Amino acid sequence: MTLEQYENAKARYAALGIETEKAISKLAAKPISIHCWQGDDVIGFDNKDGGAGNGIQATGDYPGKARSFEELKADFLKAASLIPGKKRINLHACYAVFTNENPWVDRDKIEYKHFAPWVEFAKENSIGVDFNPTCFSHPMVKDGLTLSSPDKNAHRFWIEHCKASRRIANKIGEALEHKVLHNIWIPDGFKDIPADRLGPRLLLKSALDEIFTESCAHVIDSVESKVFAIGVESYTVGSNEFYLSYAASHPGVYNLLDNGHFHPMEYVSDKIPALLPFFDKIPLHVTRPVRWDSDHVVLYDDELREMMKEIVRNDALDKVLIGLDFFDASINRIAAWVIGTRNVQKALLFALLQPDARLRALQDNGNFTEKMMVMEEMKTLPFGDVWEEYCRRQGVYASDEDWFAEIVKYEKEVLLGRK
Ligand code: RNT
Ligand code: ZN
Repeated sequence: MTLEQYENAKARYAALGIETEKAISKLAAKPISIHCWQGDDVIGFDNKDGGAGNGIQATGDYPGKARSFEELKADFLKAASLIPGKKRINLHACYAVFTNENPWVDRDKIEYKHFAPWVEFAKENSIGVDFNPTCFSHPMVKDGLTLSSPDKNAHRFWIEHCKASRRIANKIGEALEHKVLHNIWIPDGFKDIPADRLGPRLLLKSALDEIFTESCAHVIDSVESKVFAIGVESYTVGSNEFYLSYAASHPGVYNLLDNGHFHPMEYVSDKIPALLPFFDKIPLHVTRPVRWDSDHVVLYDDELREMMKEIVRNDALDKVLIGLDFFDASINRIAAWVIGTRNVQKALLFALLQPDARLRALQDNGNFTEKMMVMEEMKTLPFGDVWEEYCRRQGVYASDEDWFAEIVKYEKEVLLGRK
């Protein structure tokens, strides 16, 4: 029955010149970098008393968050088992694994050995790894500043942290024989009107220059801008103009686009093709801003589909590195992972099933009426049947009801036991 539905869908798409088989194999080959921090509300393992804060926050108190390396791994694997396709895990430096043999060290002193257990985990489960320095939730965040701090000790501490983090990323890449995205995001900014807007940026620039001097063959470097945050309403040091200019003038450093980090009327779907003529890589943080950078779980909405369309229609599947960045502590965290990741994949599949050549020709010929008609028609083609067939081939539940039942069971058996 279901196979019949797929065959029917395949024929419907074929009539428009679209090959569902091709779309399915392209989707299967595209890795999605899944952020580990959805599993524990961005707390990490290195500051148990502090938790998230000082630049970042997750809201909600749903029971069962992961409290240790073991729990986070188990939860991640549960989510991964319900998500089709290639996966990577995106780690933050605050997820260093400290043991009796490798006891706690501060962030400027972390080494590869603190992440070797994650590499084992990645190898065992055939997943890739990406990495980030953690420049927040730490007492060395001085007056809200890290890499742009005028406090010499703080400035130095965060530079050393980023250098250590980049070295770790490089070794992870060496061990896994792939390139690791190393993305720098800092919370630096001011609540109220600055007396000096240039000074912090010059400090940030000199910090970045030092951080990037060491050559790291297994690293892809990126910097992530932001417009504002709670408590940082008036000024953000690492603004889009700052980082875009930095990336444009420093080959090998890329500008990461987080779609929660712009004004609500700005769209990352439009920024991707604006950067493509200039950069051979565009790392993304896919999230869902609700009024601001709220990091809600990614839904299958218009802007997500537009972003994925820009990647596919511009032949940029190898150039755009898709990573996720949301953290909702008010719902089951594993379900959040599964829903958000599957939605990105669904949107990607939707994009892979568009009649791009025809639509482009219609635009070029000024045939905007027909273009609108076709775009609308595509929305109600039997897309869901292709998605379900893809899930079946990948050995994961096609129906959301089915994977959700697994999560309900895991919540009862595992999560609710965590106090
Ligand atoms: C914060 C940035 C940043 C973080 C993660 C945890 O606004 O989006 O990417 O969410 O690094
Ligand atoms: Zn982000």
